[in-house]
Amino acid sequence: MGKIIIDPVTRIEGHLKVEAVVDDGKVKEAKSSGMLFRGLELIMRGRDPRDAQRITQRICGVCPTSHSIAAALNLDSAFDIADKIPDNGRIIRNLILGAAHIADHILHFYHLVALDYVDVARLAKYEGNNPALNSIKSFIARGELGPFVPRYEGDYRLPDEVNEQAIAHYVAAFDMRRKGQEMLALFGGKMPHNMGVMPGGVASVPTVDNITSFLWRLKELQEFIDNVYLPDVLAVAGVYSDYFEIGRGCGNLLAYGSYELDGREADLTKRSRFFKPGTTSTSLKFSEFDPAKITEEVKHSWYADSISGRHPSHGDVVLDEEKKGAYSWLKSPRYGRAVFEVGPLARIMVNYAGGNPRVKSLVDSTLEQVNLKPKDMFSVMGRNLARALETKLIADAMVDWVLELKPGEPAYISYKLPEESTGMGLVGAARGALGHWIEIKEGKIANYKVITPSTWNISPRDDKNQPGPLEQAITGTKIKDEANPFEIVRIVRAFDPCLACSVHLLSPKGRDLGEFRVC
Ligand code: NFE
Repeated sequence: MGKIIIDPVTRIEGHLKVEAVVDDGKVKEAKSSGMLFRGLELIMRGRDPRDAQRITQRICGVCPTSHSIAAALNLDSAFDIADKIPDNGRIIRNLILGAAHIADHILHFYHLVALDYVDVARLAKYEGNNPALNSIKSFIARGELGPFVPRYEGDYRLPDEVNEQAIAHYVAAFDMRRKGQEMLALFGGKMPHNMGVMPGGVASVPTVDNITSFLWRLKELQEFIDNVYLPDVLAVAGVYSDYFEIGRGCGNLLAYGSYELDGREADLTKRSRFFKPGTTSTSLKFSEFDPAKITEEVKHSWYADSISGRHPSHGDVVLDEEKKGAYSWLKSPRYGRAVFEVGPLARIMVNYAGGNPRVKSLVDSTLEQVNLKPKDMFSVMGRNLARALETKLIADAMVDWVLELKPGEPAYISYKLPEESTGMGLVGAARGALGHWIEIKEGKIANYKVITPSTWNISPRDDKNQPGPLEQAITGTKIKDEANPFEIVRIVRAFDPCLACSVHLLSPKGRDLGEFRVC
């Protein structure tokens, strides 16, 4: 029996520690720990409610856009204007979120995940004339291999030609991410931390100029997604097809829904959304989503047991840094007290199970190409594939949305700040279901709660000792070589975790991060 400790896991956002107890070549038990404390919700208390919109974006540099949308939806509902947002405002919010998702998913596949499958060191033998590959070759010759090392060695199976092409696309993907962020900035002003999204709508207006500039970039991105990104994911999936059987996880999927198609329904659980909210499982039976079933449990987190099991609208942050049995700063969000995975896989399979025609036809046609079944999506490769399919669905839909904008019409509605109110903002962030909850008293924020996607996915054991989704996905995995546990990091990265989103401030006392093995 041996213990693998990976601390920190690199090529993700934030500080994640993974421990796996291996017995007879198989993971018997896994633990995932967020090693920084979240204090941001405490910073919010006593402030003007409109600050939520600006401050919560500072939770993260990768997904601030999702936080801006969740905060705006939260404030719309608290200010009683959720059914009055002008169509231009609703559509521009969708375009800003969609641009962020496209850039983020391309970042995930090429710059975080691909290096688990692509062997950059092999470029030392490259004989072709691609300038990007030759420049990487010259770095290798000088021994400058960062950011491609350190890494776990072995199991790089792509044929030379596919390997080289993937590295060339790794370089091209930087340009594509820039274009996505430029699209976001056309309506949001800047990235990160856009200034466009706000309660009441957006601060920008559609013009013929920004519509055409947006469309021009979107067309280029569509070409990249159709002709490069999806084919690359399928090429990697074909060579590593055993990863459709690894990392299956808890089998329960939850999606809040995202991209508002209807501006006149105040209740966002009833509102028509491009990706509908709901839950499903490996049986692919669809169930309606009920936000009242969400709780946060803390038995194994460094928080006081007195706050465990609460709905986020009544949640609190009370530290217990010395707690016995605790091993993470992340709480454990649960739905109906059961463990649920969130993310692109959840959005795609919830919509597949719920009969969303666009999703169903794209998933079925893609799975047919690789000779797989919907149940195979519950896996490492399924998560990577779901992200690529979602990118295509969003990019294609955005072409229609941008053409629905009406220059000359408003994109914002003014409102009156309430003295007392509550609100809820739920959105599908790049990494999954993101929720913001607010309570306003005497015109100020009395309580603000955020549950991010990675808090769901990377959560520790809960009050019933049920391991979190990542912990379940790692447990049972066969490890070929304990000195090179690449199976574990491939499982972790398929979730695209962001620990920065999940926990936010360093413990004032500091903590011993223990044993370091950087992968
Ligand atoms: Ni910091 Fe985030 C996203 C949010 S957390 S990246 O997407 O919300 O998983």
